[in-house]
Amino acid sequence: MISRRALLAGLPGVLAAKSTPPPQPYGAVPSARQLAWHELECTAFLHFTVNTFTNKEWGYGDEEPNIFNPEKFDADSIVSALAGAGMRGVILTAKHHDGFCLWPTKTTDHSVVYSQWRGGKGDVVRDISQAAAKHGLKFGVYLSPWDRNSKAYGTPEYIKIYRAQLSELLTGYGPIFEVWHDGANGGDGFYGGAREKRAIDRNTYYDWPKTWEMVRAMQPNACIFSDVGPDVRWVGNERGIAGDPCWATFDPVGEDGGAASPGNVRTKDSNTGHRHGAHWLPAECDVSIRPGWFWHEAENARVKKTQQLVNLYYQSVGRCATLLLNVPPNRGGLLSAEDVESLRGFGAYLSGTFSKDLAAKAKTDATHVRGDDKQYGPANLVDGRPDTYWATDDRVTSPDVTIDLGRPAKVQVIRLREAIRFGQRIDAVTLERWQGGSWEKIASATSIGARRLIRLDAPVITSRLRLRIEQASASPALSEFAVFSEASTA
Ligand code: FUL
Repeated sequence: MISRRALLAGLPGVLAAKSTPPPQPYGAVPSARQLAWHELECTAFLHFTVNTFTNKEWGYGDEEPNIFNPEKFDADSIVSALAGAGMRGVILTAKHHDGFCLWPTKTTDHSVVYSQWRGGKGDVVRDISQAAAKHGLKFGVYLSPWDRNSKAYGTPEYIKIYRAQLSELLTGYGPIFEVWHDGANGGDGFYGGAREKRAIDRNTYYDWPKTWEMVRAMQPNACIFSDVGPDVRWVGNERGIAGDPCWATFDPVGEDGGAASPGNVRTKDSNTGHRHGAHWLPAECDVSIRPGWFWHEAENARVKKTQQLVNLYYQSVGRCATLLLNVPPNRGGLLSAEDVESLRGFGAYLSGTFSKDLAAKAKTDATHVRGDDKQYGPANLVDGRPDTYWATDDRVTSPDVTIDLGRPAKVQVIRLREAIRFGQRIDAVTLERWQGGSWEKIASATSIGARRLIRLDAPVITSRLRLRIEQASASPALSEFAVFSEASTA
């Protein structure tokens, strides 16, 4: 006979045995700010400065500030076109290599204050940040470390100036989601009239750790981007294409195999990341909608078409990276009609394709469920919630899961998402469809991470799909298995 008292005493133990603990994280895991960043998918870059008026890509730093005069500048119109294209953030070149500051900085005369634009009272940073807030986009800043205008460039004095500029930007314009530190450095420039070549040591000159500490103190939620992170890494090319695989984990190494720093990293590795790397350091794919980063009239006919943007989306967002699409304002201070048209088509494609998940609430079945506990069941894959996930027991690394759409559907895109707060666990998967009484392989993929989009060359008609985890470094934890038909890009 068990006494009532003994039974009650044993009760907590009984309950505990029933609730299965979640898996232990595997390897590096994302921070809260990185988790938020992964959700953005597409962000826009705005390259805009004196170059827009001098028709250059890299200004020398000797520009007459007066040439900056975007008479019809309209931040609202720019940002609303970006919002319509599905962009969830916008990063502005507050200062490019020419050193011209788009806000009324106290640190230099090379700025909007000395231009004729709005009688020297304009502030591009303020206007874009406010328009971003209005349209629900996050706002970020690019502040070029290289400054071809500054007399002090190359001396310790310039580092103070750079940090003062960063402080103005990070304390004067509301929340910043990303701070972009370019890798291009050194070389010739105006440098206050010296007109010479100045070389700096990329690994030591900027003392990046100290600058990043400042960023953390002023904007704790901002992700810091550079060739080496610490939050987001460059993808290693300016074509907007992530490697396949593209692991979120990465251990940056310098070009010579030694220490890495912004401007000094082995870019081949940046493209794929390192499986089992010690840092969660996902890739961002920057690319321009035009051949150049700045607006040039001669490139109006070479604006990427919607179809090209769609391909880039699959090659970046579809491979666990984000897309940072540059759309440069023109001399009037607006986006050109060609760019707006491609953006419109891109936005229509994204909403047309991804607003209807054919697997929403589909019937699911898995070969294994962690602890046979419903809280880890495969129904979590189709519940539309990012926080729930399907998981297996620790020793099970190659389970299968099936989804039954209930009726034949035209399937072309499959989206898989790992529960990345437990790390990047899955190494390889295959996808099958039920066809004529048996399973037929239709695709395979390697890295998944925050998001993997499998885009089939042509749609298949099927009512059932099976995902086979072929290899995993730790028991899988998958939060989404979504299925879509493709909208047209017309
Ligand atoms: C590069 C710069 O040199 C280009 O001008 C551009 O800003 C691109 C995004 O980064 O390093």
